[in-house]
Amino acid sequence: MNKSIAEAITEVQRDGYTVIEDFLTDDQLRDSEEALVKIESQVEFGRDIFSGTRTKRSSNLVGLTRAFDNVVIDERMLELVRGVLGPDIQLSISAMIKIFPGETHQPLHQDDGLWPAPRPHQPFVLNTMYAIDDFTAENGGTTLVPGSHQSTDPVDQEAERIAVSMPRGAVLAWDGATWHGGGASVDDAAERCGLNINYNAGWLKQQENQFVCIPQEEVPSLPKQLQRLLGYQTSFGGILGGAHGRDPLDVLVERVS
Ligand SMILES: O=C(O)CCC(=O)C(=O)O
Repeated sequence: MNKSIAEAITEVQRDGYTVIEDFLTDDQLRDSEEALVKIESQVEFGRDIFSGTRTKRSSNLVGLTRAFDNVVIDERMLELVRGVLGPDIQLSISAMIKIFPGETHQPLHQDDGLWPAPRPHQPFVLNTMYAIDDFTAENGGTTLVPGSHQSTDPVDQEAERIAVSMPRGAVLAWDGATWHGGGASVDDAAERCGLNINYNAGWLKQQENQFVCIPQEEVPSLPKQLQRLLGYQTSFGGILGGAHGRDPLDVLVERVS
């Protein structure tokens, strides 16, 4: 890695984003590619400017394959997420976003805009994009507006964006308030595949309903950390998220075994 997690946390807080190189191992990249080939073959291009008519997406990766479990629960990333959001965190979405030649800029947006909280507010969304291919300014590398996480203005589509260039295996992490969007691809040869794993505060509704997306009978065999991140957890001394006064994971395991 080219920086410590503490440095990455400082960058997210100051600039709204950070890029950490050499995050994924060769094995993780190989496993990801193998799983994504199959997943990609089952999805079509998007149908509108936001989804991208030259972009293929799949949501619910954790419900589809076990290939990304070790990425979702990577302790270094969870340290970063907790460093920005606080100790109580959960998985919000797990997705593939693959941009093909000819794609145009996705409109700038804020991922934390899904939750109608007045700005400024504390950070409650921390998103990541793992580079399965090199990300460049030409092939659709994610674009963003540095420092925009501190703005209380509506997103300005004319704001000056930078394109994040990062080598395969790197990860971009950003505060959900940061104005950003997929980049345009003017590279005729290169596709850009990203693994988009988003987290939010444990007290928020998850973007994707993890309780439905992952069959409950599969939950007991998942890594403990993943079970917790899916939402089978409590906070505030067991009061928030409990199940009839009990740990929801204990209740679920009893029910499905
Ligand atoms: O693909 C990217 O680089 C960003 C995509 C994005 O921000 C989104 O679809 O919400």
